[in-house]
Amino acid sequence: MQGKQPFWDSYFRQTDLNNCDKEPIHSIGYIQDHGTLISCDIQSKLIVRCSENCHLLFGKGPLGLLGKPITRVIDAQIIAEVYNELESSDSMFCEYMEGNERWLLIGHQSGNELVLEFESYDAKVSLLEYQSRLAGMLKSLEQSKSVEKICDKAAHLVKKYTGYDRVMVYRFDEDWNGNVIAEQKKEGLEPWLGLHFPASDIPRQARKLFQLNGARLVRDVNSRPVHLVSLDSETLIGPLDQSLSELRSVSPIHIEYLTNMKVRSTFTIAVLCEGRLWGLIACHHYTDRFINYYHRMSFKFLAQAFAVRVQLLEANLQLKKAKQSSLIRSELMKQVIESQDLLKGLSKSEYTISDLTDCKGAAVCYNGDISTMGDCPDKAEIRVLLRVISSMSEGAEYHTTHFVKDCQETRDYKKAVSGVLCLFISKANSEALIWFKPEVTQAIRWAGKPEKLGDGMRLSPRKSFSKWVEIKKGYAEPWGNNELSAARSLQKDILNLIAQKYEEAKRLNKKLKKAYANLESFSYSLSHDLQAPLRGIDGFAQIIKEEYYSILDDLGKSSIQTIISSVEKMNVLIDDMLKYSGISHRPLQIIQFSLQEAVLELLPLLETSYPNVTLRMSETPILMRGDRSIILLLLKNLLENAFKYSAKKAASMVTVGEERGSVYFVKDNGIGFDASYQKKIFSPFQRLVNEGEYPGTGIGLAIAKRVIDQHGGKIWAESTMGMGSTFYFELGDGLC
Ligand code: BLA
Repeated sequence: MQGKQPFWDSYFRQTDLNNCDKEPIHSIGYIQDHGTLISCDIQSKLIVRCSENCHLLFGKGPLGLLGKPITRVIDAQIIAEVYNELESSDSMFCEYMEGNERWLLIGHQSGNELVLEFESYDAKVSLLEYQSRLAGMLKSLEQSKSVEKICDKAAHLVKKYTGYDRVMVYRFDEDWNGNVIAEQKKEGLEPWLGLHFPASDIPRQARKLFQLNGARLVRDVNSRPVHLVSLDSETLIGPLDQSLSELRSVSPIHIEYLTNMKVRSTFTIAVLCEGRLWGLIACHHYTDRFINYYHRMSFKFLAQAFAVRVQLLEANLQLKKAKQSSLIRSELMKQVIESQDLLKGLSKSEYTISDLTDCKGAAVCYNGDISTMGDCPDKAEIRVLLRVISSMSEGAEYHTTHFVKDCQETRDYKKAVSGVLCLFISKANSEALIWFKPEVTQAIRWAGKPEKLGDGMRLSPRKSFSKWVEIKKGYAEPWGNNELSAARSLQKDILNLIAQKYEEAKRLNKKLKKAYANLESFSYSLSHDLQAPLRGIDGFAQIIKEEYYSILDDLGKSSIQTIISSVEKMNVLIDDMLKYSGISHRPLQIIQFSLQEAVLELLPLLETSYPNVTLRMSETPILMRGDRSIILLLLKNLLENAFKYSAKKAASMVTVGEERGSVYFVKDNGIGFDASYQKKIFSPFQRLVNEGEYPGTGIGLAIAKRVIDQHGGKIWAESTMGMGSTFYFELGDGLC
């Protein structure tokens, strides 16, 4: 048989605050002394392990039991029943009589062992009574209408029916720190309601055991743990996994913790919501206390009903909030659609985005503009803030409760910017929805200092439970899940709307382009088709003029003259129209050529019409790249304009040249035009002058613009009335 180990010494020395979440509490090798444990091999049914106090129940010590068939000490029929029940369940229990003494047998399987634990059972309260008490408790939980109320109720019921000195409902946060949210206590005890406890007080493996077991009784921290002994072959069968054990002894660290609290006995029940530990119902007693298995089971059951009810109440609350925010969201979108203005719809109408969260201020940044609501930084600060957030966050969302700390900004964002929730609409354009929460100074009452208190290597649980208040500065209230999901849904709605508008614009654009192309080919063919009848009219008018002129009276003569000059004008117009439409009808042929040579090619035409205008060009060749034949058209129109509108000046002069690299210009000192027409002049049929004085079709500059558009370039004009105009143009790469 394996010898007994000095429990407190070797075990305790191995564990300290740095590794206490690795302490193997599930295989501690001891049980509490209010019961006895015996186990046998599942197959052979030979006893392989028992607690040192087994003689209390079986009249024999470990030496008399180990290696013997289990049926030698427990009735074979009971053993058969245990085997039978464990086939369909993880654990079982039944009453067990030994002489006149009544025990409860609780059985489960651990590894290859059938583990039987025996607790004494006084049976003062009948099973039926436990059940009717439980039914009453469940009914009264049902009536609680809020999470706070149901927690108070649960603490009250557990205190009433267990008789513990203090009963607390203890809730975990997402980091496993805990907070006492309800408490019932014996008069005279100091209140612990509202106290926070750090996560390290209940290490991970202890929480895991709660998830498995649901409840845990520590009868008396002063009692002496009872060692589990096995045959010499323990090294072969290994330590017993006591995860499902009711009698498992308590970690010495936790014993020290409870002793520091002056608590002698505890009963702790897990509250599990969807398999996750939501919290605990923790009962403390200042003398030793035992409640039997039936009783413990009823409270486990009560905690389950409590958890379901809490979940339901919390879900209802969430649902209510979600409904409310979905209503606000749809109003916001309605406002955006009705006003056709995102900024106005989200920030300057009846509802604003600040209604969607519990913020104190908000901002909408869109299309280069910023609109703010409530308590928030000014617009310039928001621009900086957006840049900082954009560089810090990877995705389209960023949120924090301590902005200044997060981004290590030294700027004074005042107290308004502790909590920031930012959802981008377009990160590239710094378009976003932002909500702000101010700093709230929080006082967290930790029960004892949370930092590691140690003496040398071994750090011990709190020596002092005197309250210690931690002041947390620079933090805002956290962003709740409902706030985050409401904001995310709004972001999604807006992105959808923008995408929809974009698609719509694309569709309309396509339609417009098609209509434009149709119109163009229509006017092209119309212009083309008009040429033949026009030729006919001209022909007949010429015949009349040549053959019958002498017999016409004055009206006839002037009429024929009008017909001929109108046809001439019409021909010019048609010619221009055909050129205008024709520009986009063939692909560009890009070559390099000299500007001066191109101008000289056009000059003879102009010189004949405007002999008194001087043309000036630099000697150094100016090279340009583009489709030469249509650039000739562009130059012809710009030069024709320049010559036409300067011809009447005394020393009229037209200059052609290049500026700043690739900006070409045609400059004249003619009549000029009003600056307000700068853009309009490039549209077809725009005439700023008297037709009689300066004849023309009004298409020349539209042709010039079209040539430039075909090249993906730019054309613009500068002018002073009476002083002359300069037309500038740049040529793109011809890929547009
Ligand atoms: C276990 N610590 C626990 C448990 C609780 C607490 C509820 C589980 C109870 C049980 O197993 O019986 C803590 N109890 C609390 C708190 C309240 C309460 C916070 O009533 C507040 C109202 N404990 C420490 C430190 C360590 C530690 C520093 O404080 C580790 C070095 C360990 N706690 C520890 C261990 C257990 C534990 C190991 C498991 C005990 C066991 O199951 O044997």
